[in-house]
Amino acid sequence: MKLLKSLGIALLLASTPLTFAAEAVKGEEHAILTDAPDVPPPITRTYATKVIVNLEVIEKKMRMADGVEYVFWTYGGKVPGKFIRIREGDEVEFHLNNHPSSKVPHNIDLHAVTGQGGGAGASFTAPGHSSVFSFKAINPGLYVYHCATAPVAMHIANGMYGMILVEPKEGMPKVDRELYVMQGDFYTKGKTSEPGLQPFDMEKAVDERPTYIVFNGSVGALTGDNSLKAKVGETVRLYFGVGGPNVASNFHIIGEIFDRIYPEGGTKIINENVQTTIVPPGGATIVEFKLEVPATYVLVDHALTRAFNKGALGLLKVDGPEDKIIYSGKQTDTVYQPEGSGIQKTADSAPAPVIAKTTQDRIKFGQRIYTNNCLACHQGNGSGIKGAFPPLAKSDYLNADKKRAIATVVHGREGPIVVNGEKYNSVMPGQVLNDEDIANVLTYVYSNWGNSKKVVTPAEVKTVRSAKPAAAKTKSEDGH
Ligand code: HEC
Ligand SMILES: [Cu+2]
Repeated sequence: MKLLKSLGIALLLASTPLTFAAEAVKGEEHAILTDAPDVPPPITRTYATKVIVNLEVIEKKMRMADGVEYVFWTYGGKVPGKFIRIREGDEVEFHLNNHPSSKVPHNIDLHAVTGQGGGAGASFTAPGHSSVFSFKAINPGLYVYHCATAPVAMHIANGMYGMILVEPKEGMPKVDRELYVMQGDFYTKGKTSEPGLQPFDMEKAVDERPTYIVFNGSVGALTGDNSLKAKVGETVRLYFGVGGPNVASNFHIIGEIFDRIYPEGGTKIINENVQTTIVPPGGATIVEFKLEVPATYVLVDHALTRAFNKGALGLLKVDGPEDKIIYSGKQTDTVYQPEGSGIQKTADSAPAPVIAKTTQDRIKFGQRIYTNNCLACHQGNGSGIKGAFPPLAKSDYLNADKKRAIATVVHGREGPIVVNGEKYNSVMPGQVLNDEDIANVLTYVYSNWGNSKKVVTPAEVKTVRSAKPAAAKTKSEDGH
């Protein structure tokens, strides 16, 4: 027995060097770097290696929102910076190259680094220079990197952040699709949506009053043609980080549930079935979810004025077969009148349908529909909200084309649109209203606020509803 035991220990000791000793680093390779929302391919290596990372800092004028430009400071020409993917145990030779056109020096603090300043001092680089330092990735996880040159918050507020994933030795479970999204807050002298080239506003930054809070560096970086895409049946892993400098994200995807999360970008799945997860500035999370049904899922910071007024909104468009058991879509819409509610169902207070006999009726009934269904976004006087919801008052878009206006209400609308010379790029959900209601509400809108007094009939709505919507620009509850 004793003999057996010591034999066992001897065997264990003999095999120890193969499995436990600090892994020998074999060979070298150049890291594959990607721009968001792309992620470099999973690491298939079963050994540690020397990884050479070449990252270029470029100061660059780019779009912040429609009509709004900003001089971003970037790692690799985009915000967020390039995604770096390495393996636990890798030894990284990091080259930070500051473009000769830069106005100021920059550096990098990678949260994956163990050592002074996360590399900040060692990588301090004047314009037109390159610095090299190296580190060993001893902790796996998802880490933010950012500039740490004074004033640090300003460098970050100009877009200087990205992420590095250190895969654990055993790798990560296979998924069908990986995505890279970061949230950041921006501070401009002008108000939200004020056009032109906007300078950084230090006072707003110090007061933590962001002008924009966005995903992937600009308003609309993940909407319209830039929407994320996936298919029903796929499992998605999303690497989500917050560059900040100041604002944590209450990260949520409307219509989806995070099946698994690695909170704070750590290596353990320590929660499942989560609706909203909080991610601090300089922090990250990994969320995974399976896509069961087709939909346009909406990524938001669930502090919702950030999403709807400051930009923190993105779309994940998922195509594929429906599953009416998991999600049926709207099945019926009937009159609901609780007994004893005291509300008498009369021609002008009944919810729907109300049959209008005259244009005056249409306008009167339409006003109520407007109040219940449109006012929240387009405002009581049809003025809309600049930068978020286009006006219906004297709207050239509305007045030019009745059919198009009907289609907008029936199917919803998303993507770039110009109304009275102002650009919008957002989402109007398809309205769940019957033909009579839509005829009434549009007749009401047309009859008010300097509009063209067109009359819309239920028959016209019916025709538009049965026609095929122009695929890319419209959507509705049932996925058309
Ligand atoms: C949740 C907010 C929201 C609601 C509710 C909403 N809309 Fe919209 N609407 C929008 C947005 C955003 C756009 C612009 C979409 C884009 O960027 O492509 C828009 C565009 C429009 C347009 C075309 C542009 C224009 O200004 O002429 C019309 C017409 C319109 N909506 C009518 C309506 C009517 C009528 C209702 C109520 C039945 C309604 N909307 C409800 C947000 C909303
Ligand atoms: Cu910098």
